[in-house]
Amino acid sequence: MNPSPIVERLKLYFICGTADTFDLVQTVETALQCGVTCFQFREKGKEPLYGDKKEAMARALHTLCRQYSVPFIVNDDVKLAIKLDADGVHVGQEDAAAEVVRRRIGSKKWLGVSVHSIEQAATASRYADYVGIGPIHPTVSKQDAAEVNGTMLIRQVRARFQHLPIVGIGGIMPEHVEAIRRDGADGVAVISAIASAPDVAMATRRFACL
Ligand code: 3NM
Repeated sequence: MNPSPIVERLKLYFICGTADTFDLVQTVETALQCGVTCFQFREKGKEPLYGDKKEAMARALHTLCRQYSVPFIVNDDVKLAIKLDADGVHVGQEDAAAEVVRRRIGSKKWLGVSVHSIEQAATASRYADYVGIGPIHPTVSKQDAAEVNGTMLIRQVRARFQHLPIVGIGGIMPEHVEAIRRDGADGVAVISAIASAPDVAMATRRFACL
């Protein structure tokens, strides 16, 4: 994996699964070509891939990410991340506890944790390489998203944990990025603004040049 510091890799963090786009492999390849700096395979929704099909898809996406020297992160599925030797795992509050995941993956893989309060951020900061904070704006990509909170929590977490890498998430469009960074995030995580864009390349480039 590219050894550059994590905060640089969080700059434009693309998240996608088969529910988010018609052709996942093509969408991810285009996004990689056009400047995403990190990728997370998040296989959720009504009819997610599982078992061998999920693993085959993950392998294909991991191979693509390697070609572009972009970290490949697996959402929630720790076993799959270990099996594929992914670059990291991302968990939410409803998934396995950060402490447990850290023990399973060791110190070399990245651990990302979604947090929705300063207390959750405090716990995550003991085990995680970065935290995801959202939803900043209303999102169509997560059914059970927490209450929309703007950048308030980002500002609070940045004030208390000055060196904890933060990525903002939830309904983020290019015009939101400047304020999210100004309020303390190191980067933005995006699903629909790239995956559902009529022109994935153009949408990715708009974010990447910010
Ligand atoms: N987590 P979009 S919001 C996966 O608030 C996810 O923790 C969130 O997708 C959180 O860019 C979200 O399409 C969905 O809004 C982000």
